[in-house]
Amino acid sequence: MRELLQLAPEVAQALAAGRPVVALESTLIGHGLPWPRNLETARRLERTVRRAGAVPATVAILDGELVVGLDGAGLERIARAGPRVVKVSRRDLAWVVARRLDGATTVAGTMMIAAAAGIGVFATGGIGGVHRGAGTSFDVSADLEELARSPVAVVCAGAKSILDLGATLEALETRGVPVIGYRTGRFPAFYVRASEHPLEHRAGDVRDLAAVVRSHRRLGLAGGLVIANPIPQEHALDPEPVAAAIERALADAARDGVAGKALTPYLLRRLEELTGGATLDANAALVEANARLAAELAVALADA
Ligand code: PSU
Ligand code: MN
Repeated sequence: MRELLQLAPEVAQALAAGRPVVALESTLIGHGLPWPRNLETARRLERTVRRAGAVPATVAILDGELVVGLDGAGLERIARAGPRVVKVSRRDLAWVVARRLDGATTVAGTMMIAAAAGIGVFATGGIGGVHRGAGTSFDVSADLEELARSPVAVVCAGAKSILDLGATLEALETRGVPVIGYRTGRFPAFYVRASEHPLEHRAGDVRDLAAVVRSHRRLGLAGGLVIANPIPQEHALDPEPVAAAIERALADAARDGVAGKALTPYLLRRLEELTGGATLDANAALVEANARLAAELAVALADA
């Protein structure tokens, strides 16, 4: 894949010099947040990464080219296109490249491209996982398989709470993916700081976190890590109304026959409507916190 990458000059220089770089994804921009909030958020994430001393590399596909480090125009193009841009996971990659389409990369798509570029740290909102009812629908995000394959540390606020979090943790365990709680002993539930699911591994500060990532690499373990960073307290939502809104959104999705790759974007949009925009504010805040922690981690790893 390496020769197909289009690295922004700043990203290429930082990687060559061993300076810290953080990958950012674009499905969040195209499908996760509405215009123009998506563009504002995407820009803010890049500023946050810079302020913490790392170089941001937002990943997307433009005219079939795998771009690592979108420029301002590229960012705006994906943000404006919104849901019209193809949501690209592993299975979609060859198609968008062959057709020279624009694509917004998911956690899985971004991990593949980041790994090929040599970027080891990536920030997103929440990883995909095992959907509720997966026992019959078989809807399990390709993000989980990618976490088992690509050597990238993914900083997230857990998995989106529209999912079956317990089953998602089990699936990660089966695949040998470490899940490290950042200052938490519970798996975060995206808009809510903690789920009922305990985490065995916990890091108290960024140095602790960097030590685990370094050991993972030295051990030659395949695949990535999940760094679970709870949403900042001041932006966290109350668990009960969120849970009720999720039940309602899931029922609406079933009624409207929404399934497959359209399901997650549908649920996020419906939650925003049902909570009067509260989930949208929380989502933007948690991704920003993840971008900051990812940059601090990348800096700590580069310092060693
Ligand atoms: N985090 C967010 N919003 C999002 C996503 C993550 O705050 O929209 C995206 C990621 O790109 C993730 C995708 O890979 O949701 C999961 O999609 P699916 O459930 O179809 O695998
Ligand atoms: Mn799915």
